Amino acid sequence: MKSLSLLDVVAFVASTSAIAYDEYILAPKSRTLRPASVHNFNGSVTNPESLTTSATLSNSMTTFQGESASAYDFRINIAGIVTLSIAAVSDANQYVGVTFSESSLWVSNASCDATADAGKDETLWFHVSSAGQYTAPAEKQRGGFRYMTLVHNGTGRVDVSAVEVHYTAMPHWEDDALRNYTGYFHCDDELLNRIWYAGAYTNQICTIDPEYGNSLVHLGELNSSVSDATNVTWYYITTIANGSSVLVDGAKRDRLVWAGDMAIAVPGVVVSTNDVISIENSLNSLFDVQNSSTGQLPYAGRPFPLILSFTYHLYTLIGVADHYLYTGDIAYLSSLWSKYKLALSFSLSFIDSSGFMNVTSPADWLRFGMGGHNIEANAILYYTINQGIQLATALNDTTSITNWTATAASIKTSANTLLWDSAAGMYRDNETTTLYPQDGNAWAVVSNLTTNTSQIQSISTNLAERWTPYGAPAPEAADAISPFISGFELQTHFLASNASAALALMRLQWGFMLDDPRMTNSTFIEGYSTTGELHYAPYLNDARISHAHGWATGPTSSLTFYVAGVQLLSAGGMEWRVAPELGDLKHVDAGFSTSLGFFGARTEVSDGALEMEFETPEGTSGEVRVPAVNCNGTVEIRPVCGGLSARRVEERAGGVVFEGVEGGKWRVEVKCDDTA
Ligand SMILES: *[C@@H]1O[C@H](CO)[C@@H](O)[C@H](O)[C@H]1NC(C)=O
Ligand SMILES: *[C@@H]1O[C@H](CO)[C@@H](O)[C@H](O)[C@H]1NC(C)=O
Ligand SMILES: *[C@@H]1O[C@H](CO)[C@@H](O)[C@H](O)[C@H]1NC(C)=O
Ligand SMILES: *[C@@H]1O[C@H](CO)[C@@H](O)[C@H](O)[C@H]1NC(C)=O
Ligand SMILES: *[C@@H]1O[C@H](CO)[C@@H](O)[C@H](O)[C@H]1NC(C)=O
Ligand SMILES: *[C@@H]1O[C@H](CO)[C@@H](O)[C@H](O)[C@H]1NC(C)=O
Ligand SMILES: *[C@@H]1O[C@H](CO)[C@@H](O)[C@H](O)[C@H]1NC(C)=O
Ligand SMILES: *[C@@H]1O[C@H](CO)[C@@H](O)[C@H](O)[C@H]1NC(C)=O
Ligand SMILES: *[C@@H]1O[C@H](CO)[C@@H](O)[C@H](O)[C@H]1NC(C)=O
Ligand SMILES: *[C@@H]1O[C@H](CO)[C@@H](O)[C@H](O)[C@H]1NC(C)=O
Ligand SMILES: *[C@@H]1O[C@H](CO)[C@@H](O)[C@H](O)[C@H]1NC(C)=O
Ligand SMILES: CC(=O)N[C@H]1CO[C@H](CO)[C@@H](O)[C@@H]1O
Repeated sequence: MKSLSLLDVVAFVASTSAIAYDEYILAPKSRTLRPASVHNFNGSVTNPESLTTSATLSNSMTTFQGESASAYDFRINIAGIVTLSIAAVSDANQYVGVTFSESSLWVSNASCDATADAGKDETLWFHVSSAGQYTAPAEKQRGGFRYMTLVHNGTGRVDVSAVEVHYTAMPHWEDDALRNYTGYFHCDDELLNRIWYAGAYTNQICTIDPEYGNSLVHLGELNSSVSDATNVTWYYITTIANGSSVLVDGAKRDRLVWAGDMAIAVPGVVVSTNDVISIENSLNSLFDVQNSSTGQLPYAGRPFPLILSFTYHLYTLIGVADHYLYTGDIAYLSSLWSKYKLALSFSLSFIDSSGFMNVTSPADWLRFGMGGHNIEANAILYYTINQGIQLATALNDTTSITNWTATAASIKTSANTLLWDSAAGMYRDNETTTLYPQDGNAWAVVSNLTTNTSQIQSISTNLAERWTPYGAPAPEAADAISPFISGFELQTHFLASNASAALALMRLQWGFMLDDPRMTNSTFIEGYSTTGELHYAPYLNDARISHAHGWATGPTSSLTFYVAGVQLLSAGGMEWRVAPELGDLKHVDAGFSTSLGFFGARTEVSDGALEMEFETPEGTSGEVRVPAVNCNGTVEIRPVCGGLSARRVEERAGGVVFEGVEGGKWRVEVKCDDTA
């Protein structure tokens, strides 16, 4: 094969400090942004395109005369503080208003899209009494918008010479370094490449200055039952975490730390920017408000009211285990360990004689019917206990392991005796229903609550049969498509060795989320309906849906971990697995760095041959699963520079597993016999 080898790429990276495939990165090159194009305008607006990056005349400006408005498109979702440069005004009584919208649906000269559960957010008005620069106050930064509209009211005239947005996401990164990714992905499907990078960018725009958190300033006061709220005030003034950056749920909203969302966002961050400090600041903010006597963790970070959520409580613990998996930072783990154990005991105290945890609070990812012996919550508990056993082992704190092991085993037994419906080939939501949830079935596979591969395959097949033309439905949330839970469904298909289904779902659902004209073409939406309307079942107010939600970025980590097949198994990658699953792809190349070093793999398949190159840090070890090709060929593995060892342990038709593979640079070739 003639394509650039991984080693060439690495050498290239080292020599020029260029970032592989950086043409796909959506993050801006600088923090000073101008609109890309004019979306539309009304009234007397002269030369509206002079405010865009495509403006050709250096001296030109845009003139608003009388009632007029011009909407601009940045072509990607951005976040920041607007500055107007006013060249001249007809008189001191002139005003320019600015409105923002993530979706083209809510572009308006009267209001922004929404942050509250009712109405629309008010216009940001500037009294432009004379020539000069007018900058919005910091609390009026807008966390997510693709479209920005300038509106002039009343009589008179305003000449605008420039409009700029100071980009505020990723506040802790250098102004010119927003594109300095530590990971990359590339394959022979351009849509999947764009999906990987849109996921990475979504997590960046959800990484904010903790002093400008919490958009829910009307919580409990304005809700969906207030249908006619207009001119809703909006601002971000709450400090939600320590440190200088924090990973939140959404760019526009809620701008709060939600542990469930992190279960999908964090691995996406690790494989793209490896922005560990923002993850730590988020986790710390949740433990800061832990109830120190019961161990209960919050539903969301401060200032969200303290509400018990059985699942989000556990997701915080998953966050701790994920942090250790991706960093190997045992000191950080030790610092949280007593709080972790207290929190796990809290969950275990709800286990009753059935072997299940009895969920007594409905709070979850805004699905309905969360309660009792729920399959999703118990699968998440099973997963958390098993992670806890691994963490306890790493810390040499073995006292609870026997109890945890027995408890996990009884959850598994109960799930399979009480909730597995062999006729349906899926798990029921609880004993008293025939609803087969997407979340609980996906989580049963992800957590290994299943006892055999035929269950896994049956769940994968049944979930795929339910897809609508817009994606995978979540019947436990009425007519919603949840890009969050669908992220776990992707993992389910990979765990069922059904890479083709996972890739098909990415193309269907995330392709829609990128390419539909109501979307931002750059970040992933929080939720929508099975019929493709941008209505998300838990909300009445469609304008409040967030178009940049980290929980919707599942493909980014799945493409790296399962398609390129680069997986960390323990402590920052001390143990790893390389197991590409290309589905219908012919080429995939991905890599990322942790504190231990670089992990990457490139795989090419062609008729009857396969070539793989991979690299892992020295001193680590792992397992390589060479995918089967459709022939009885010869499989060769050899280190690029001698001296490394590997053990061949299993042969399959054209595929081979190697264990005890020492970290380093390796090359694998599968060649078919010409006669085969
Ligand atoms: C504002 O938008 C409305 C449509 O929502 C349009 O009819 C009107 O002409 C616009 N006004 C101005 C001043 O642009
Ligand atoms: C201009 O008016 C049209 C039609 O009423 C409307 O859809 C559009 O949003 C308006 N644009 C601005 C910038 O006012
Ligand atoms: C324009 O809007 C500003 C801000 O709402 C308001 O103070 C001003 O009175 C309006 N001017 C006219 C002529 O409506
Ligand atoms: C970011 O990357 C650019 C281009 O590769 C490089 O010039 C710059 O020094 C990097 N900045 C930081 C802070 O790493
Ligand atoms: C059992 O599941 C159904 C369907 O989700 C739900 O309506 C019901 O409330 C659940 N039972 C309990 C006790 O939560
Ligand atoms: C769960 O606990 C609640 C509250 O104690 C109780 O009412 C309910 O019957 C229990 N559910 C099950 C399935 O045991
Ligand atoms: C656990 O024990 C092993 C073997 O004695 C030791 O190497 C390791 O450092 C210990 N780990 C911790 C976190 O104490
Ligand atoms: C685990 O420990 C708890 C608390 O001591 C106890 O109630 C429970 O029965 C134990 N579970 C098992 C399976 O040993
Ligand atoms: C999943 O559980 C089965 C037992 O039901 C066990 O044999 C298997 O090793 C587990 N798989 C993983 C990946 O832990
Ligand atoms: C969406 O973005 C891609 C670049 O990521 C661009 O090539 C494409 O033209 C955009 N599509 C639309 C409809 O703007
Ligand atoms: C590999 O060889 C076996 C045994 O000769 C044969 O049954 C099988 O069909 C061959 N597979 C392929 C893909 O050629
Ligand atoms: C969305 C909305 O109703 N906006 C209103 C806010 O108030 C101004 C001035 O009263 C109206 O023109 C807008 O329509």
